[in-house]
Formats: sequence, C-alpha cells, structure tokens
Amino acid sequence: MNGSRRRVLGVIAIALAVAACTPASAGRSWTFPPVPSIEPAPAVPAASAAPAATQAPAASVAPAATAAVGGDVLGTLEITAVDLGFQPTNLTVDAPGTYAFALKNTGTIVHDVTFPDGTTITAQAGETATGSVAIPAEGISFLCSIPGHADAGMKGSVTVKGSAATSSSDSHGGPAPALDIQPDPAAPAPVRYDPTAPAVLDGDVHDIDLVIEEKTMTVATGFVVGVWTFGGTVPGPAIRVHLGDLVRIHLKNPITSKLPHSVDFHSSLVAWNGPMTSINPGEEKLYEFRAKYAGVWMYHCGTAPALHHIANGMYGMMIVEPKGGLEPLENEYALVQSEWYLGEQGQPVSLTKAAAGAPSPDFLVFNGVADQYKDGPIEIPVGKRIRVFLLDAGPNIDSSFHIVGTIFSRVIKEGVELSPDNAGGWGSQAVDLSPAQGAIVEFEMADDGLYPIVTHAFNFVGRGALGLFKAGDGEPKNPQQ
Ligand SMILES: [Cu+2]
Repeated sequence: MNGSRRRVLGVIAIALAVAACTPASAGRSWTFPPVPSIEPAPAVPAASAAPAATQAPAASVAPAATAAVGGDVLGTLEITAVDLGFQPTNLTVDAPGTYAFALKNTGTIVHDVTFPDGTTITAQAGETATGSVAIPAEGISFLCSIPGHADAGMKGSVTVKGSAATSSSDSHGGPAPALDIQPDPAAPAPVRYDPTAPAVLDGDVHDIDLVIEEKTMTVATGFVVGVWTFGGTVPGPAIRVHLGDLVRIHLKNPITSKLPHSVDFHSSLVAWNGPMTSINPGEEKLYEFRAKYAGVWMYHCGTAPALHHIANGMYGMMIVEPKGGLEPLENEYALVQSEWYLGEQGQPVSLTKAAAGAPSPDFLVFNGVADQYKDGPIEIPVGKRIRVFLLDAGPNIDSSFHIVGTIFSRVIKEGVELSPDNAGGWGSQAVDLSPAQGAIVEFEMADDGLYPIVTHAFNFVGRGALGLFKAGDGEPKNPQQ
C-alpha cells in the first residue's frame, strides 16, 4: 500500500469514526479527533506488517529491544483507539508468545483493549497505556469492553503468520446480540413513573442538579436493564420553565459510574463542542443557557455512541412555557415515548439491535415502563380540559399519539398550533412525532369510562405502548350528546 492510498484509507476510517461520534471529552475544544499516526514502526526480524485485511492498515511489531519489558517479550504491538474504532484492527506477528501492548487513545472518551483471557489495558482520553498479552499460535481477538464500543466497531485481532486468521467477532468479552431474552420471574416489580407534569419553576434563574446514575431498572414485568439515567429514573426528570429563564444545569457524573456521559438540551443554543462535551466519572460541569424558545424539548446524553446512551435511558423532557404562560389546568401530564432493545438480563440494551436499519424494539413504552398505565390507569375527571405534554425520545421509532374515545381540541406541535377556537371547527385525532419531537395536546372526556392511550402504529401497542385514562368512575353513563 503506498503512502497516499494509506492516507486516504486513514481519512475514511476517521470519517467513519466521526460519523459514529458525538461530542465528548471534558474541557477539550476539538471538532474532530486528530488523525492518529498510522506509519508502521521499523520492521524487525521477529515480526512484520501483514497486508491490511480491512480498511485500516496493518500494524507492525516494534523490536523487542525497544520495549521496557522482560526478555520473554517478543515485541511491542501498538494500536490507536479513536471514537469509535481501532487503528489498525488487524495485526500480525511472526511467532506466538508474549508481547508488550501499547494502546494509544486519541479519542475523547475512555477506551480499552480486552482479550479473551480477561487481560484489559485501559487508556483514558489522550493517554497511552501499556501492558502485555500472550498471543497463542491460533491468534487472538480483542475488543473494547466499554458498553457499546465493540458493537460500534471497536474490535480487532492479532494473527500469527501462517495460521488461520482469528475472527474478531468471537462472542467473548463483549455484549452479544440478545435474540431471545426470557423473562426473569425473580425480577423486581416495575416502579411506576408518576405521569403528573411538573409545575413551572418559580423565579427566572434555575440552578438544577442533574446527577447521572447507572443502575438496574425493571422496564417490563420480568425484564431488567442495566440503565444509565439522569436523576435515577427513565425518563429523567421533566423540567418546566418560563420563556426567557436562565437555566443552570449542574451535571454530575459520580465516581461510581463506569462511563463518561454528557447532556444535550435541545432547548438551548450552545455549541456541540462546548457545554455538551462529556465528563468522566467523578467530574461535573455547568451547562448554562437561556430558554429562548417555547416548546416541549428533548434532552439527552450525547456521549458516543449516542444511540446507545439514549437507548439505554438517558433522555428527558424540558417544557418551556410560551409568552404569557399556558392557561392553568388542574390536570396536566407528561408522557415520553421510547424504545427498549433488550440485551442480556441486567445488562445495558443491545446497541446492535438499536442500530438496525429496520429496528424492532422489544418494548415501546410511555415513561420508561411497558404497560404501566394500563396496569395502573391515570385517573381524570369527566368534562374538564386535560393537558398532556408529549415527547418522542426514540431513539428510532415515530409516534402516532392517539387517545381512543376523544379528540384533541388543541395541539401545539413544534411551534405550530391547532387552537380550540379555530374558525373552521377543526380537531385532531393523532399527533405524529418523529424522534426528538414534542407536542402539547388538550382534550376532555365526554363520559365516565376508560380511554386507551396508544401510539396508533398498532404493531407496538402489544409491546408496551398501551395506557389508560380512567375518567370518573370508569363506567360509561352514555349521556346524550
Ligand atoms: Cu451517557
């Protein structure tokens, strides 16, 4: 491979990594990760560079004499970690044995290289970590064990010359696609998420602690996910402010977390590589902005792979009231639609399933838990105006929000309003929301009874997207209209 072709392939690899990447790194103001060195180390008799098996160039092995390790070490293997990939992904050595291994992390979040025997070398952003690894005659594969990273492409292998290449897609070490997760009868019962919308915060400056918590959560009866959360719940807390308020989010990532995280408020006007960058466990940051536009907005973690962090629970709703405020109503609710792509029980969701071109979530839910408002209906009065704030957090599936048995007299979706007193007498039956879109709907129930809450994409109603409003005593009186 000549130099220019190698550079072109290097750029492609970087572009792919950047495409999968979102803002990260504490305090760093990069736009794209720097291009790592892909020049081979000096050739040595004991080992040599192999032809590239993938788009990434092959690595070489440095002379053993240059490694500051014992005499049994046959050479030094070097790879670079970027967000999210290894360069190169395939290395070749001449002989089996023990090798020093250097992991250079030019990315913006922590990465590691983990081998099937459990050997792990971890490098923080911008650092190089070293260790040693035994390469057997049949070769060895490796991956980054940070959740989601292997699924995003951080896998590779070391091949011994003359042996069959080792597959880098062995099932060891990393999350395997979960194709048939069985319910666990010992799983804790789901915890109901209060659907009551928050009151608007007093004052015009708000200091809000947003503490990240990695924990387990029962997302449907018998199914537990190792979720990542804002504030310990999925969705995170709903936040409601006036138009023009100053919002000061104190984002905290406890030392007990395993991963870097970040937050991206769609209600803010800030640079992607400014307040949205990631913070490591033990760090905190201030994300300050003025709420200049009214609406129902999404906030979410944007740390790479953002798809995994959102799919694993890191999202919430922020309501910015319009000029003059919304008309006060006694009954206001907040519903966030989202998807669960189950991994193994108790583990983070499957990034492979979430990343499918035609994703098929195991559950599609309102406020984090399948069927929770079917099992515990939301009780409302008859004949009074009800308001629901809606958000489709996705990460992938559209919502067609509908309540069986009523008609929306007001819809405010992404800044466009259907008003109850419109001249034509128009109404609305379903609100279409793509991922990250929000709306407000208002309606009233004409009779006592049960009114199902669904997405009218009905294939999902049986997968958890079903709730109930119970109006009055729940028994229809069939009044004359
Ligand atoms: Cu996160």
